[in-house]
Amino acid sequence: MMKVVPEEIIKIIQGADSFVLMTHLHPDGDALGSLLGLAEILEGFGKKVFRYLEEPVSPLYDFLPGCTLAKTDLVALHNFVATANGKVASISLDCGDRDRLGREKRNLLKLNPLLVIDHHRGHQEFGDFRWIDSARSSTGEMVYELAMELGAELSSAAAFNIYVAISTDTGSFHYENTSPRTLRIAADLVECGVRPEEVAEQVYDNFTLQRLHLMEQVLATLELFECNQLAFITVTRKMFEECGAEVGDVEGFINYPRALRSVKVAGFFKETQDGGVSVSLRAKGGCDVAEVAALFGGGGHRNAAGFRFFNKDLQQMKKLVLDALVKVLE
Ligand SMILES: [Mn+2]
Repeated sequence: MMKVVPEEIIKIIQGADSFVLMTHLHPDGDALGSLLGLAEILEGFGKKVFRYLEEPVSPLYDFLPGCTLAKTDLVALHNFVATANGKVASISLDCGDRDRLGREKRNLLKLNPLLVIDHHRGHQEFGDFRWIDSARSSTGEMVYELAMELGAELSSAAAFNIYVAISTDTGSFHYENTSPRTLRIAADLVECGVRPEEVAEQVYDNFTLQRLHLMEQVLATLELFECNQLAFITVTRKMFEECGAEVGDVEGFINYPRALRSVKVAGFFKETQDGGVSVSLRAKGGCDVAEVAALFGGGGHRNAAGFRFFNKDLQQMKKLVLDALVKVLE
């Protein structure tokens, strides 16, 4: 097998006894699957792992093996590091920039060495040693190759987590980022005992009633522009409150406007608890939404990108984003 993981990352992982794993805030399937999968792999070598998350795993992903082992307690994290006698390495997974490490980012960035494994285009470098590859479908794919280079035997729990990571970030192997390598890795994972129908059931038939009510409200906000080639949907904090839904419940909503036959780009405007707005863009065909996201200080991939803004009027921002998207359409 061709070696793809930077050698110093392999060396540090082999040399460390204890690990702190972290990912981006509001973790999605790739973030959680990569973190929990790598945790299983490292534990398979007899290493100790602290699975750090800012918040407990959302009910959307509470089927992931090992998710109850995740901890949100910073004091416990410091104790873990203190008792590791310095032989601790930290690994950030699927996080495109330091700000997305969440409200404890300052403490997390102090951990050293900090290894960074990520596939976001426009990745904003941080940490001490990095393996960044935007040609990868998912961080899960990278975790798989890391496991192979470490000589790991994948447990069924590790394989399941990595499969969920890859499957969610490729939209069930629908998106452009699905490469021959992605499918070969998925095939290996199925050989390790992952059952694709079980993953599909857990990921897609696992929603709460709150989420369905929220979806009703969000889809009602649909706005169409440019002969239905551009579609926006919006979620407000009030909608979350009215439905009793949580942040993770909006995952996947953008696929509905994106799936419209005429749509080239879908945009999803989400009011966040910190008073800002996060914007997700999804494109079909040739449009590059990473370029548009970059105009607003964000990043991502050609077909999937995003950015955030604060202290700006939502309607004005929609207009600015719309203008930028119209240019991309041309
Ligand atoms: Mn990802």
